[in-house]
Amino acid sequence: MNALISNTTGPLLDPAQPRHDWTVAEVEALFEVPFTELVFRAAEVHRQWFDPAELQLSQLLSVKTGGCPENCGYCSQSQHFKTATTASKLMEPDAVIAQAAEARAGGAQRFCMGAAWRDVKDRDLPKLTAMIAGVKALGLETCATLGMMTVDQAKALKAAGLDYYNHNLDTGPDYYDKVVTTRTYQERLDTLAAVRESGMATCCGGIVGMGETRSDRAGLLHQLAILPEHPQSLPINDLMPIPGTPLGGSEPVDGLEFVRMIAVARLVCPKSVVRIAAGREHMSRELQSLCFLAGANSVFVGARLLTTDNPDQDQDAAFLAELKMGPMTVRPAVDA
Ligand code: SAM
Ligand code: DTB
Ligand code: SF4
Repeated sequence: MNALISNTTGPLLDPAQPRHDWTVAEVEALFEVPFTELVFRAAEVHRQWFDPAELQLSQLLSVKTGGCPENCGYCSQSQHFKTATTASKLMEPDAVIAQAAEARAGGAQRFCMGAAWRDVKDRDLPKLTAMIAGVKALGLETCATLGMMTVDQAKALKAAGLDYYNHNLDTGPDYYDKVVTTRTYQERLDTLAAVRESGMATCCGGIVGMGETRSDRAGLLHQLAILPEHPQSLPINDLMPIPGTPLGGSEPVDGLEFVRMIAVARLVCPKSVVRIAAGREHMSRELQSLCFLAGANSVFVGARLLTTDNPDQDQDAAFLAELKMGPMTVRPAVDA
């Protein structure tokens, strides 16, 4: 059984040590490991690097909503689709900082600012750097997700106090153009490289439930596993189906398959903080608990994601108290 996570050429490797030479076949094989064995192995690796009773807590804010020129088939904010989301301008730094203070009071450790942009424009840098510096000054970790950017832009945001940049690969390379055609997979990889070059930590993952196959899911995790540095944060989103988008009527992914996705993410990127990102709103407590057992150790807190709902603060507080789980106390390793 262990041969499935060993090198085909060499001796058995320690499954908790990060590797960057995964093959697609190896990642696909992990998905085929019997469920309880897979979860057990992932739980073992999870314990090598993290306290399994701890969760990293992030909170999102959409600082610029809607009107996006990209055509991501899952997104409420694309101007290509008629959805219930209304577009608005980039928020003022003070308003963002006030929301971040509320998030901190509610227990968030990291504040993630999202903008419905294809790419970052230099003209927006003054406002962005002011809001990042203000959020950082509250003692929060900072994250932003603003679309594509250059190394110079990444450096400017890092200098203002940005700790993480979220830029998802979303799915496997073979399925990508079924979901979005206004940009390429390579452009996503290029922005991730620019972020790494700036010295910022990366937050990169994807979505399940877009009609992709298990092989596409393995393809996504393989891409993450062969990056020169594993993403320090690895969000797995369960599609929030948005009426009016091409994927608004997608069939939900089976819960056990979502758990497998988490477990394989934990095994191929053992030191990454793996987040159950979008989708907790429609997951049972039991399914989320199984994800935590399989190596998930982060969630979004707060009643809102970007444009959709998330369990509220009271609901999550009661849930985590029931599980005897609490916020992550050690800053995650950034050398994955
Ligand atoms: N515009 C930027 C970009 O696309 O990189 C940043 C914002 S975008 C909304 C951030 C990520 O949220 C997407 O890459 C996607 O993985 C996730 N996402 C967006 N809509 C979603 C949905 N309906 N369900 C699940 N995840 C979603
Ligand atoms: C991530 O992987 N998921 C977050 C965050 N990174 C930016 C966004 C989820 C969005 C869910 C749909 C919405 O609220 O619009
Ligand atoms: Fe725009 Fe990001 Fe939504 Fe794609 S996911 S349409 S880039 S906001």
